[in-house]
Amino acid sequence: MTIGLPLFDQSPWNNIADALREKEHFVLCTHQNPDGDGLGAQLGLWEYLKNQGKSVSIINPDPLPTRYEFLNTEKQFQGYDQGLHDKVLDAAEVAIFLDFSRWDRLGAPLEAKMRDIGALTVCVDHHPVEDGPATLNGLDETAAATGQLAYELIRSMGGQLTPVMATGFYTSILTDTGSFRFSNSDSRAHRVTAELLETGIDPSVLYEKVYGEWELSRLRLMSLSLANMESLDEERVLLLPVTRQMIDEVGAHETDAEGFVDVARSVRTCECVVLLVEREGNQTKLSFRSKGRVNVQVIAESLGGGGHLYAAGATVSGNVQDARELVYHALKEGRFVSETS
Ligand SMILES: [Mn+2]
Repeated sequence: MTIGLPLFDQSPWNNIADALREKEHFVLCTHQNPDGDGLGAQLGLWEYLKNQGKSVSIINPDPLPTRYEFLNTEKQFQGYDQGLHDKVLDAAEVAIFLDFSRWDRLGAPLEAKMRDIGALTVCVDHHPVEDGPATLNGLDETAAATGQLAYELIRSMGGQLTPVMATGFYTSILTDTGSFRFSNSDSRAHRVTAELLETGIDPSVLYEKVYGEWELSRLRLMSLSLANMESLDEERVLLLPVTRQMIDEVGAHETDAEGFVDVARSVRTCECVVLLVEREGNQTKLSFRSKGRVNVQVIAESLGGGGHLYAAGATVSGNVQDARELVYHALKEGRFVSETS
């Protein structure tokens, strides 16, 4: 079996390494509704750059979700606030985008600001794109996680791994491989993980922090969503709705729906799960998971989103019911559900 490794001695990786070495002022961004991969990659890269004597800020479209507070070792994770951060962004020499390859994943206010600043833009990501939004795009879709790529980049530069860096990168790989269950948990991901563990970080402690500290309101939200689950095409396709009403009823947050998709995926007949999470401002975020026979990347792309073959997403306007119609038509267009469903 061959595993594609990024050629770190080649452009653009080489140019990214040069920028990390030569520049002094950095800002790191991940996508809206941040996940463990983007946030973990940020922590690891933040620590590395800081140890190199650089000035580095983490500024994201959204605040840090409470369950990832353990990554906030020095309160370095900031949700974008124009008044507080525009000076920092104007002073940045390099802006590094982690775990996303589309401008709109920054959210309108931060996207507008980022498009306007003078910094060199760098994108490090493992989503399948031809060309990213940045000037330098380090893209490798064979990597299990963006945090894995960030670590491999640092290692290629001879950087020293610390427990804080390892905590970030381990969180990236743990969450993006579904705790080493998905097909992307390949030997390359495990090799990197072994190196991370050698710093002394404890996998059971990190697992508890990521998966063992949910609020009860999340479980209540999950039960509402599961109670309203819709099954199409002889249980091949499962739709999981999360409406604003459900979120408000149990006092949860929309990010609490992270992972619901994997619960529905456990059904034997299921080929494809769609999680529909209603966001504020009359938008619905769609997450698609496939067990292998349905190419959810194509479906997500047809709805203006993107992702991987087996895990993809899109954001559409309208409430859950509107989004459900769009999804249903996209599935039917792609003949993933039959006409009679
Ligand atoms: Mn990722």
